[in-house]
Amino acid sequence: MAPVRDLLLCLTALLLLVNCNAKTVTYDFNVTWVTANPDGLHPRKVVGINGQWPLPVIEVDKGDRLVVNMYNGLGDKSTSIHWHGMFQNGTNNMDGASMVTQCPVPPGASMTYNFTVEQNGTYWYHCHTDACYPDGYRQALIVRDEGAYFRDLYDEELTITMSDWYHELIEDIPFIRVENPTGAEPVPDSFLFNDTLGSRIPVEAGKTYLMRLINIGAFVAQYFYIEDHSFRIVEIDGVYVDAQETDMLYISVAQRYSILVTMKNSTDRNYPIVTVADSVLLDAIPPSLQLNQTNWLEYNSSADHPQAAMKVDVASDLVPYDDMHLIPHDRMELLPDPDMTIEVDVIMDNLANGAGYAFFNNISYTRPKVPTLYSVLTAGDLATTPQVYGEYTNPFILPHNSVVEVILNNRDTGSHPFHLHGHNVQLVSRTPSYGTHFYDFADGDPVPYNAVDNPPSRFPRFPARRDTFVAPPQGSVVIRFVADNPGVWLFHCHIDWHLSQGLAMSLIEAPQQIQERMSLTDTEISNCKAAGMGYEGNAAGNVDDLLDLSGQNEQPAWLPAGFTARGIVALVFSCVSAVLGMGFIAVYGLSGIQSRNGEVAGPQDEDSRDTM
Ligand SMILES: *[C@@H]1O[C@H](CO)[C@@H](O)[C@H](O)[C@H]1NC(C)=O
Ligand SMILES: *[C@@H]1O[C@H](CO)[C@@H](O)[C@H](O)[C@H]1NC(C)=O
Ligand SMILES: *[C@@H]1O[C@H](CO)[C@@H](O)[C@H](O)[C@H]1NC(C)=O
Ligand SMILES: *[C@@H]1O[C@H](CO)[C@@H](O)[C@H](O)[C@H]1NC(C)=O
Ligand SMILES: *[C@@H]1O[C@H](CO)[C@@H](O)[C@H](O)[C@H]1NC(C)=O
Ligand SMILES: *[C@@H]1O[C@H](CO)[C@@H](O)[C@H](O)[C@H]1NC(C)=O
Ligand SMILES: *[C@@H]1O[C@H](CO)[C@@H](O)[C@H](O)[C@H]1NC(C)=O
Ligand SMILES: *[C@@H]1O[C@H](CO)[C@@H](O)[C@H](O)[C@H]1NC(C)=O
Ligand SMILES: *[C@@H]1O[C@H](CO)[C@@H](O)[C@H](O)[C@H]1NC(C)=O
Ligand SMILES: [Cu+2]
Repeated sequence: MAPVRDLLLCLTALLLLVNCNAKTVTYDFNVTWVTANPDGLHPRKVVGINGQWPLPVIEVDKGDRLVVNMYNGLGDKSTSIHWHGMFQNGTNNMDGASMVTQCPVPPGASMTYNFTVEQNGTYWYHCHTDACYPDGYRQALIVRDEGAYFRDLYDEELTITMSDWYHELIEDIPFIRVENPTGAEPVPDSFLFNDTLGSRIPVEAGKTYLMRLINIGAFVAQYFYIEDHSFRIVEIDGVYVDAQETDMLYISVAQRYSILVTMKNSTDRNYPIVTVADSVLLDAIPPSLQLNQTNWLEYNSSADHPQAAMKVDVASDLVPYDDMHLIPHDRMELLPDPDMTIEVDVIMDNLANGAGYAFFNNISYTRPKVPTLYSVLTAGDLATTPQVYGEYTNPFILPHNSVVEVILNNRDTGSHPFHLHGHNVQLVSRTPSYGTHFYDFADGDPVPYNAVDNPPSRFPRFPARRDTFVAPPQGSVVIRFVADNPGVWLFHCHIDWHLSQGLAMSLIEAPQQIQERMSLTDTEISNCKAAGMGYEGNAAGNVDDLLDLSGQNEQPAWLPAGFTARGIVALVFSCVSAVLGMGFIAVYGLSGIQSRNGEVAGPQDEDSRDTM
């Protein structure tokens, strides 16, 4: 028996050691408006923390408990914080998505986020109430891990964010409206590199740096490269991967890459670090918009800081590394055939109010009157009935521990970066793949996933895993994950404009286990009361009859059959060609559409659409 006892003692000692090292990291965030001018072109109001912007980078060690006491000092806006990529295993109520896992925190109120971090790598935090993070409420969250397999391969770490940037408050930029029937996304005013322009990053010759790259933007993906330097990818979205050498990345909004970059031995010159905004996503490119940014690896501060040499042919020069070729370092194998398959069609279309919306399976996500998690907690035995969560939250119930496959057919001509809360997903198929063929399906008809041409037997043995992945224009992506994290998890496009157009659905994972593990707290109830929101019952706030959804928030009505988006565009453009003043045309176009349908979205619809 002695050896066994010794072993147990030893294990206990080890566990204690681990626990001793784990600490609580506490931040107090007083969230208020401050002024910033990161591109030097236009000072504007941004969301600051403790009077500062750029916001503080959160850093913890793996295993730590993170506690963030957030006070909403904005005065005029509700808010929340989502910890992008954190699984929140057992703490679904800390996920920060308003009306999904909590009520929005109104001005003058507080919320304490409190959870343990059992993951490694590069993450970020951002507001998840209305379209609020493009107003500056986003920053890196780094989980240090002395046990990383590449820990001995670098000397120093650098954290670098990139983002698109608007000069106006998001609420002041008109978007979902009849004057914009095609849903053209507002074009950013500039692109920031670590919340500024023209960064000079001092480096030492011969050293190797771990660069953590995070696209904290709201819309536009960016190509990233460093002139005359290749690098090795070692982490994507918190998943360590076998080091892969490349010299070009495509980083969609919300994605992260950690790369190892080894410096040259010479110190005679400085090298451009280049980001190039993916202009394919932009509807129009104003001449003043600087699509690419030159920053520098600064070997020698007194040497030149040359502008990036031009990449003449964007299509053949900007060919990024295909993340589906990355192999997770932990060698997690392809999950077995799914227990549950969810097929989703992505479309963008107009509703009867003439404005452009986005849909998963013809449903444009519209926030419920009660946070979906709170419906789970108060629905008793009916929690496994999707109906309870309302038609317009697009609910899917996932059985505990089932293998789930999502087949996503992107029937839209644009690419979209999709994010699943609470999980990493295995990327098992993407057609067409990254690289020179990525846009092959952009013209012509959409090409849905086809199991005959692309059978599971061809899926990778060790699929890349991440929490945000890009779906090609009119192509498809297939993902797999295990429903081993009871909670309500939003699956959505991370282009904030598309999220506000409804490109989201609710995965209600293991509702019974949620009920066994969590209950609604007094603080949560009082937060909802302060926010003027329901905290119990179904999506319509009905506590007596959970299957009666009357009064639920709904998406605007569909256009009558035969009246298509093209029709609206034609209508608007025929008005334009009628040589009338622009402002007048918009009104004329609007009244034309209204009289056909007699129905426009009321303020209720507008409101419910906003709160995400
Ligand atoms: C937050 O900051 C504002 C502005 O500095 C200040 O007036 C307020 O008292 C602070 N509130 C808290 C709870 O720290
Ligand atoms: C955070 O949660 C832990 C575990 O539930 C609890 O012991 C601790 O008191 C909480 N901390 C705060 C500041 O709420
Ligand atoms: C990027 O900005 C953050 C926050 O201001 C800062 O902590 C970090 O050191 C910056 N990174 C580089 C490479 O300068
Ligand atoms: C997190 O780090 C540990 C080593 O510290 C490693 O074993 C594990 O695979 C990492 N997790 C992922 C998802 O890469
Ligand atoms: C820099 O010098 C070291 C030591 O002489 C050598 O091993 C390394 O390959 C050199 N690095 C480059 C990028 O030339
Ligand atoms: C830095 O650059 C200056 C200007 O080109 C040059 O004179 C100097 O020798 C360089 N210093 C080093 C350490 O390479
Ligand atoms: C940078 O963008 C400008 C237009 O904004 C373009 O003319 C130029 O070729 C681009 N340079 C690179 C390096 O891509
Ligand atoms: C969406 O609606 C269209 C038109 O009614 C229909 O043809 C299509 O099958 C629907 N798609 C889904 C996924 O329900
Ligand atoms: C959540 O925790 C359970 C154990 O409590 C574990 O089996 C499961 O894999 C975890 N899921 C995630 C996504 O971390
Ligand atoms: Cu999108």
